[in-house]
Amino acid sequence: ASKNLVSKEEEFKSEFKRRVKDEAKMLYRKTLDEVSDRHKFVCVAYAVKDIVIDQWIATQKAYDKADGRTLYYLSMEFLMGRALGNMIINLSSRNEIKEAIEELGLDLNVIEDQEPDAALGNGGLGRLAACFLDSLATLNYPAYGCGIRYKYGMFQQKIEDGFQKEIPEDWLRHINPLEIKREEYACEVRFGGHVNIEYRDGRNFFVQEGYQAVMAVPYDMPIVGYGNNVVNTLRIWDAEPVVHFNLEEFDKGAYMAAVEQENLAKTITEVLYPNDNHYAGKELRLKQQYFFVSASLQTAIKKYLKNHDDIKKLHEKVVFQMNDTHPTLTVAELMRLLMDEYYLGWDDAWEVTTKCVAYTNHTIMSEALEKWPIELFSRLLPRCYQIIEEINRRFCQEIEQKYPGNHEKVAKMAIIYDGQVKMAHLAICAGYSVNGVAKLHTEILKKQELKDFYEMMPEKFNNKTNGITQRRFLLHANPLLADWVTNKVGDDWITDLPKIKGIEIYADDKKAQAEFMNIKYQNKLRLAKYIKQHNGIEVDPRSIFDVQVKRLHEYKRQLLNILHVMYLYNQIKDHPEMEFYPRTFIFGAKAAAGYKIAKLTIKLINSVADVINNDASINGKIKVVFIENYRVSNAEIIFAASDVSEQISTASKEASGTGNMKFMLNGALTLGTMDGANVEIVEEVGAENAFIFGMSSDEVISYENNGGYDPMEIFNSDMDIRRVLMQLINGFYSPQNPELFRPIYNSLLTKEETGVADRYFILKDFRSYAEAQKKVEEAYRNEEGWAKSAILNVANVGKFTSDRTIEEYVDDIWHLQKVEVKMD
Ligand code: 26V
Repeated sequence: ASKNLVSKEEEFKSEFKRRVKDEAKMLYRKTLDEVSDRHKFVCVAYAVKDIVIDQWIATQKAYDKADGRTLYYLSMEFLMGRALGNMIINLSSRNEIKEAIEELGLDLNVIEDQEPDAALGNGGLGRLAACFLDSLATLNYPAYGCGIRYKYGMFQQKIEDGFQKEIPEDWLRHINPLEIKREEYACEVRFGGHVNIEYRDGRNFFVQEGYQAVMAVPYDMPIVGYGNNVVNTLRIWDAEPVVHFNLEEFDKGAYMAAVEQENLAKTITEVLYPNDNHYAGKELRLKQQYFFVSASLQTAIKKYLKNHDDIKKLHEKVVFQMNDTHPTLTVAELMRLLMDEYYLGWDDAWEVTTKCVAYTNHTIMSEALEKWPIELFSRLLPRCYQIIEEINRRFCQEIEQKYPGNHEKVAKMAIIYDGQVKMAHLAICAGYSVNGVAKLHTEILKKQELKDFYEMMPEKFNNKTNGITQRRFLLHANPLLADWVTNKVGDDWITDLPKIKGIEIYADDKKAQAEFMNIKYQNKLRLAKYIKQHNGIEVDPRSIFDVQVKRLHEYKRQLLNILHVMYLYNQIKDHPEMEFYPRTFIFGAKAAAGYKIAKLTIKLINSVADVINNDASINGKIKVVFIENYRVSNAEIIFAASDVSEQISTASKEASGTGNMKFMLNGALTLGTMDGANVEIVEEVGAENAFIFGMSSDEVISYENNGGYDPMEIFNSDMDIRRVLMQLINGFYSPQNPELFRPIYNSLLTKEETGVADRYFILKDFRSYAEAQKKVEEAYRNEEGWAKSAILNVANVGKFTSDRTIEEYVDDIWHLQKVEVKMD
């Protein structure tokens, strides 16, 4: 039997190799060794796709047969990163594939490096969606991701003279071998015009006329589950003109209309809005939202009706999860389709809708709340607007009934108010579930931001603490540590992360500690090499790698980090004899293109880096590195190499954070505030294995309710802080332009920038942060103690797998059934 098995593997490998070589021949008219690295990637990707496709077909057959509920995860963003490497590790045949690639004389790392990141997302929210898809497939759940196939994803960041420059990310420039265009599912989406009422068969029909239409055409990307033959689908929509305009068209009006429609189709899916946590109210954004929501709902309903005839039971087979308020048009569009296309009355349509949709909130930042001006909304989506007006009318009546005479309640909770449509209010009113993304975040929603809604409908509110996939962020990103864990406790952790707890018994084991620290060292070498290649900076892999990588936002307080670096530098200069453990401060962050103070913070980090890295007198005790173009693919290298994980947001502002979990998984120690999921990380690992500092969320909120605090008191009484702040405006880091950093200085000390001085409490938390940093240094000096804490972080990361998060969504909200997929 074992001989049989071996030959089966050999057969698979030679088939795979033949396939790769054939691709080179058919696609490029070359032998494999003649084609470029990028073309080698394409050949391997097609060979892998060939394996995936059979499982994909089998999965969809099994789902149809099981006829359970299907989840549609609606999201404007899916930050997938690279697909090939992840696909290979998830396939059961991973070993054979890897061996075959080696036998072809190819280097899998080099091949993987050829793939552009699918960066169809900004940050946490988009990456969470990607992790969820990985977990859903791995846990055998029928689910679609529904999104937009942006031609240009998250911009590429170049650093020029220390400033961020945005370069369009043309990720589809070359063919994307891992997607399939599905023209047979194309459908029409209509904008603008007006609504006519037609009376026939004893009732009113609402018909949209004079509209502009586009064709929504889906592209499917396979989502491979880990070792279970499941392949789910990420369906992303592209826009095409309904009819290509005719040059011979002689009617001038029709000609112009055709040109306009063609332009509409071109613009809709052109580019991802690169704002994170900031709403701008752009018409095109609303078009994008309606476009992908309408197309997704139309196909979901058609699919349901293929095997079922009662549209009133749609909720038994379908659930729509709205990733933040971006897809909230789901509520109105589902009502519209049910009433106008499938002829349900209002009450039946409302019953179905409210049983089908659920909403996740991802931020309390008021700047991020989506509110659309009525004028814009009703012009672009006249029928949806009518429906929302009616939803609002009924909802306000309900509020009236519950709180008679309380007009303030109605004013605060109405969906349409003050000339605006408030998407969060619509999502909460219609959704059967409203969830936050970490315990603290959900509590703040209930007690502060959404208090009125919680009081009126407490049963809807629940928490789902975020998670991450260990398949990408340990198994793929950190093969050395993954193997080490597997050698100690077996490989169950790959699909059952809490099993990783088994390594806890090695936390005090000297040999295991040394092995662990050596793996960290190897990973630091790998990152040092990347930094040398990409930044030209030499960093010492023996120094402490202290890392803050995430979107640049004031509330995330990269500024606190760099001000502290400036403070340390002053200390070392003043006291050259002072004991100081060498540190490499690593930053990676993209700033929204129009976010001035964020972009200036990037310049500040780079200016500080320039001065400090080139000061020979400090003997390389501090290095500052800004990693250009932070994204999923280099994140994988960075997490694996980190010692210290900076999670230093102003308490209450970071809904959850997910980078914090990826660092923990890779054995970095958290230096953080009691914010978001940090609170739960500390709960799991113990406060003695993390460095916690700063104000609590309650303190922050109570200051905010009293108009802030006075940073001038600190400025006047703390000489070290004052000195650092003065260096922002005396040209110390920008001799050519001493005024350059004045806006940052002002944001900390005056009400000029935002009406509040230091609204993110940077000076208020500075001393507490500096003390925590001191403790980091002391702790690192004790190598065994550090290794122990690092191992304990990995051992206690079990809770933070997205597998756990998904099971909670399934139990409390989605109620899906697992489906086994067998291959013959
Ligand atoms: C909001 C907006 C507003 C309109 C313009 C474009 C745009 C793009 C993205 C967003 C999303 C903001 C919310 C967000 O990203 N929240 C993050 O979600 C993570 C996953 O739950 C969580 O870990 C982070 O703490 C939270 O900031």
